[in-house]
Amino acid sequence: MERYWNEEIETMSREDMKKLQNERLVKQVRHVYDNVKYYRDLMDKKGVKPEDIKSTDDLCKLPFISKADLREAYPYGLLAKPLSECVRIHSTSGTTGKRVVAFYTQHDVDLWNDCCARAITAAGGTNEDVCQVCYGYGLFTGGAGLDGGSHKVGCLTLPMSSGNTERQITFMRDLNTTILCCTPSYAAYIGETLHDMGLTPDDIKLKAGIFGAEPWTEEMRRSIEKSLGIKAYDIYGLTETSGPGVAFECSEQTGMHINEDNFIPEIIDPDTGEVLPEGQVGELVFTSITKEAFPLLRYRTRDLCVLSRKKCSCGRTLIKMAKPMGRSDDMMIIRGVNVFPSQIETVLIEQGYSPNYLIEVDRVNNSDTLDISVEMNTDQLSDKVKDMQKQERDLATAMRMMIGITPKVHLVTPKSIARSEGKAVRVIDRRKLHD
Ligand code: DLL
Repeated sequence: MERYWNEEIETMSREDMKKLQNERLVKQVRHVYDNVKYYRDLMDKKGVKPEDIKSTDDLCKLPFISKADLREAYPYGLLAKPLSECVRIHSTSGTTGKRVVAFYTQHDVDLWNDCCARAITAAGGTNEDVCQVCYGYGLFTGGAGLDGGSHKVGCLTLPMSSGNTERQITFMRDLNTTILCCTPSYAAYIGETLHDMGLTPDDIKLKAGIFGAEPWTEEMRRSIEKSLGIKAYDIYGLTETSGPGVAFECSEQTGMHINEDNFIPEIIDPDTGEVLPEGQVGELVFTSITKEAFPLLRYRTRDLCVLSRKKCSCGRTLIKMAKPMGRSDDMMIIRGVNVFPSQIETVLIEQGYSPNYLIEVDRVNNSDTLDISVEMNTDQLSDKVKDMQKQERDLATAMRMMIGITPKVHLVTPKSIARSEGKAVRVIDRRKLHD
């Protein structure tokens, strides 16, 4: 039987949800306009006043806000509550440019924990479970978010953070962990280490995993489910909207339910900003209608995905988002063709290779090059050069069928590609270095 953390909200009728969203949106726009000069200026510039926003149908009147705005307003420019009422910050990794700092009041932390509790419950978690949190703790939201959710549900929480993989497995065995929370690439690594230690899924008690923070394919899901003997659930979120738990997967495993009582989603055309109808792929935009300290209106996530209101067998009525197919800025344009790393991963796993790979893009003599290093499993190793070359050619052909261009494939020895304990780095685009 499907369990809910907040049945009333999670199964609410469309009309009631819209009513709740309308009320919260009107209040939120007023709060933001009155307390954040940066927004007031943006809204004034667009000629829109708080009283023009009466329902979610008026959302499109509001200006968008983007990562560039967050950087410009760093650190306090978008704060909507006095610092004395804030109890926490989290921050993005800031690999490209200035960090983004998000602030939380206690009310914000409670709501966020609640969203994560919904995700854990949807994955079958109860107070009988032992939940091992191997997302990074610290400024990253993964550790704190799932930790808070796990406490709410009443699971015995193991705040492991990431790394020291053999120790993770030892704890998992000694304390009978039933739910694992980490990035999908780290879950794959944990599965691999389990097997390297001479163990099988029968030696552990895991039943579910809650994996997110990076794109992962259905093929990767199946591979992790097999190596750990679990059901793997997706979870989505971003620092700017609080962290994990904006959306979570249920038993149907066909996309993630968005916590619409807190976040209103829209899909827009990333080039024109025009709102697209349900079912079309575009950039995901969120308006947070309950956050106090750092409430973003129409925040452009740069994540590409599709929304769906198709009836879900779990009984939840919350709108669903498909697995994001990557960020608009993850998409590589190689010789004029759009290529997503996820397409490459799909082919690799379908062809029986491991999800350990590195994509390198460069420009030589004004022409783009695409090199993909792929790790072999031990049973794919051959001491005949001819066999290896054939395997590389076959894989390159399978890639061409998927992405439309032929990469140069390099099969490399097992364990030669660095493993990830957090978000995996799978693409090196050297063209950017030359530009
Ligand atoms: O990654 C929050 C999080 C932690 C989500 C733990 C889930 C689990 P950021 O570091 O700010 O926050 O990165 C947010 O990661 O815009 C997406 O591009 C990507 N992302 C997050 N979850 C998923 C997912 C956390 N399930 C950015 N599938 C987002 C694909 C995801 N991409």
